[in-house]
Amino acid sequence: MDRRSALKLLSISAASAGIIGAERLVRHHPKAPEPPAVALNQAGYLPQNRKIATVPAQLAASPFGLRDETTGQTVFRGTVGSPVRDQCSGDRVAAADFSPFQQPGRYRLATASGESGPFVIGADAYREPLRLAMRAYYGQRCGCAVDLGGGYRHPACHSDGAFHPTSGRSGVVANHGGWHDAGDYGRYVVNSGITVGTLLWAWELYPQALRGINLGIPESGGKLPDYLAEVRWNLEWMLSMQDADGGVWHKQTSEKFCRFVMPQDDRMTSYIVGIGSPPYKSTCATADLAAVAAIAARCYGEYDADFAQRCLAASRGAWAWAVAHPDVMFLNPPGIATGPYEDRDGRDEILWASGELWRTTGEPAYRDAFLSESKALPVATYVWTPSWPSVAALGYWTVAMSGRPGSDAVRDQVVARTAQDTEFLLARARASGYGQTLAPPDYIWGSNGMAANQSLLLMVSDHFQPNAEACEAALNNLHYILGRNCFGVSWVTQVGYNPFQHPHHRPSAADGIAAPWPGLMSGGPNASNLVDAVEPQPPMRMWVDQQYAYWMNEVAINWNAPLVFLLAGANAGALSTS
Ligand code: G3I
Ligand code: 9MR
Ligand code: ZN
Repeated sequence: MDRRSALKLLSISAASAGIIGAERLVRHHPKAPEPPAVALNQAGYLPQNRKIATVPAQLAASPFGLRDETTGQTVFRGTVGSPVRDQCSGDRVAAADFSPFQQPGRYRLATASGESGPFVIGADAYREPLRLAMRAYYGQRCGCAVDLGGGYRHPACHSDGAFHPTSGRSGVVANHGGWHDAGDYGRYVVNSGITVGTLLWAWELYPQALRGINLGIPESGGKLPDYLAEVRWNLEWMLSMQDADGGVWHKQTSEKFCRFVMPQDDRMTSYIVGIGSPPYKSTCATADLAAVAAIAARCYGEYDADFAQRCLAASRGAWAWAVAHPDVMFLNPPGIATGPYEDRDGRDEILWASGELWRTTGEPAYRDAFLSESKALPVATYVWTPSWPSVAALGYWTVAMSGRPGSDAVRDQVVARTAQDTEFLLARARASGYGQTLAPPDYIWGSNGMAANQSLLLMVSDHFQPNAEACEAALNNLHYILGRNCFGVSWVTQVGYNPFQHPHHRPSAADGIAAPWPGLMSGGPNASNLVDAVEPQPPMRMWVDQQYAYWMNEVAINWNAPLVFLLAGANAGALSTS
């Protein structure tokens, strides 16, 4: 069989598996394996942290320099290190280390065969990226007129809401806001859960970086700091998904994904979707709401005691429902084809909810529940990179951070395990030519989110036990996301000199503006969803900057959240090591 018909065959099997239309596969495949001339963090570096660019292996032992963008003068000279083969990309690369240079300014890195675009060294290098990554949530708002400036705007959308018959109810529902999940316009409680949880954790751990942030949102200047006001927009929608019995419906979406239109032009009804039979709500959605509403009760109390109380009451009710219905798993019911966020195990969500409620209230009922639930979810297996279906680590970490009486034994185990996780990740970073902590099997749907969540793990670890190398590795993943990767691309829209351009994001495609909406992180390389069969390449290379490639190049609220967390830590000075 020749190559063309082989590709056609593979593409047809991928298409029948529902991954992608056949004709497109033949047209696009990942770029040929060749490292970029210079791969570095295009947003730049904090003065006191390590600064390492990746260059092709042929440059090993050759000189490189840092040129001042304004004066043209070479301000630092170094020698490229020895060649290494990077396992995730297959690239042969070497390192250009300019860590000793700490002078704030704007520079380019020049080698014997190429140079980077301009980047910054400065304490404020990540200030604007943080603002953009957080402001992107405003851009995702549903049911509200949005205007980010620069033409990135839309009027209120999805005002047609109704209960789907699978919810056990009928009738219309008002639009209670929330964020569009991703490149689609669905709203999903499970994904909202880890997103809001991560964002509120960032608030608790790095308030100095977030309190004063100006997001230019309708609530700016009100009683809440902008950051909390933006998160509240989604919390209000999550709270609206709670039924009177405490249970929470899984999602609110149309019956199928709409075409690539602006949100106001998607006229399909936004249904509250349930599981189709009693008890209609789902365990994971309910427990996730319980967890994040308990965190919200801690974060909002100082600004709005009533809202904090409302969150705590919702959390208690949701927790009781989840504990009483621990096995109600959601699957898309017939007639519904939007994102499933199907999870086969609700125990970790319940553990997280119990942990957050214990931390918030100190009440013995939540402590006892947590301690008994934790028996089935051993720390040694469950304390690892969090993701939307796996939130046990969040439960363990929150208890370890709580200082609550009775939590010491858990804390000791969790701290020790997190330190071991850290050693695994550090070993990967040391061996990688691009410095990131992802291993080949981590290149699944949303690998960039995984990279950012591995940074979150490293940052929590450093919070427990100060660890300079963990801080540098956490930043390494930021460098990777913002340009130190095998494509030399920044995976955050409008950040850096070579940001990706074609996210699977309906507003970016439908607004008639060339550049995509700002501050959105690509899902990143995905070597595990079938299409890799088309053009076998090492996992880091399984990415294309194409709008259709939703399994590699969509954006999503749960991936931006650990990016915000990472940037918040960096801006708070929590990752500076000298
Ligand atoms: O559970 C397996 C795991 O055991 C295995 O190791 C791993 C590697 O193959 O795969 C895991 O399953 C994956 C699952 O995500 C959990 O990570 C599936 O292969 C993968 O297909 C699934 O992808 C999800 C995708 O929806 C399809 O359902 C993504 O995580 C999820 O982020 C994505 O979310 C979509 C929403 O449905 C709709 N809105 C956009 C959003 C982002 O693309
Ligand atoms: O656009 C949809 C995206 O938001 C989802 O993450 C993705 C996976 O559920 O599905 C996308 O919609 C595609 C559909 O699943 C299959 N046909 C092509 C659609 C994209 O144009
Ligand atoms: Zn909407």
